[in-house]
Amino acid sequence: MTDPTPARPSGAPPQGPVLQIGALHPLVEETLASEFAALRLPADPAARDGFLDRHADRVRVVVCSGRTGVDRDLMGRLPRLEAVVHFGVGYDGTDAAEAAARGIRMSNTPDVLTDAVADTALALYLDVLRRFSAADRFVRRGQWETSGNYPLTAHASGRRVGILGLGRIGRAVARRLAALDCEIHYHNRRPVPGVEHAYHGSPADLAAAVDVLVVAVPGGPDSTGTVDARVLDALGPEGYLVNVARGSVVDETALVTALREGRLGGAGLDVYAAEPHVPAALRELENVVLLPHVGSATVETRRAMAELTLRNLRSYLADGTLVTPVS
Ligand code: 8YV
Repeated sequence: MTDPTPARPSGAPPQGPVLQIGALHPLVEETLASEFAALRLPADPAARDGFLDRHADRVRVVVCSGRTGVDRDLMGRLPRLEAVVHFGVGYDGTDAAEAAARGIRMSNTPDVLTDAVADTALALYLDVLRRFSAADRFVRRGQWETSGNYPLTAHASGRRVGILGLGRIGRAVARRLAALDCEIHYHNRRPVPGVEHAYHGSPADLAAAVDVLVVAVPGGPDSTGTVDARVLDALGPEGYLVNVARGSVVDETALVTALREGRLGGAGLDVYAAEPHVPAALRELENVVLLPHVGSATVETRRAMAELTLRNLRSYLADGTLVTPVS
């Protein structure tokens, strides 16, 4: 198998100690190659073993998307790994417990993507209630001319909305929905000091109290399957789910069943259990809005994420500190 890391000209600095895993923003990729002579893990799993045999003991820092991450097996193959610099606010692709046990530091890219992801949640909220994407398809298919007016939809302003995970993104979603005169409820492990929105002690209690549930909780082992059949049933046939967090937070099989059986009013999704796979059953439903994980995907936001990723890397290699460590 070929090694995708290009040979260095003689006299150039040795490759490493930085390892890139997966495709990243062009600014990050270019800088990793030009400034850090970074190694790159082969995409082909069959080529990885030989690559790691040759290079693993030089790697001190991994740079990767938070979705790709460094799992327990790979961590075990990198004996000198000190830090994982994630491109993205989520880092559920990395085994955080194993990293903590090994004293491996981690950074992510918070704040810079909050507005873009909250904008996406608002768009999904409006779209799934008012069915704008479905109405757009109706016009494109020529159905306005043949079938008359589009059916009436659910009202979006002034609704009761539950935010599951009132962190940076959850709060930004709440601010946007406040402009629509929505009544905001939330669930976190604990009430957030100084927040006046109605607190509910469990995801099911929150779902029972609202018309729309917006999922904004971090992915990972603590949140896997949190939105299960019970939570979906608490939302009910007139209720809607919006997910801009991680597909793993929602039991996707239970979601598909609830939607098919009319036990849930609709869903606006940016994230899925096994991306880029989107279950065929979801694609067939008109009361579901499907986005291809574009929450942070604006030119400006991705550039800011790239710059913050590089600031973390430079800082770590200069003096062992991270600008935005995962606490
Ligand atoms: C990106 C994200 O899609 O930040 C996150 O956690 O999911 C998104 O911003 C992703 O990290 C880029 O690979």
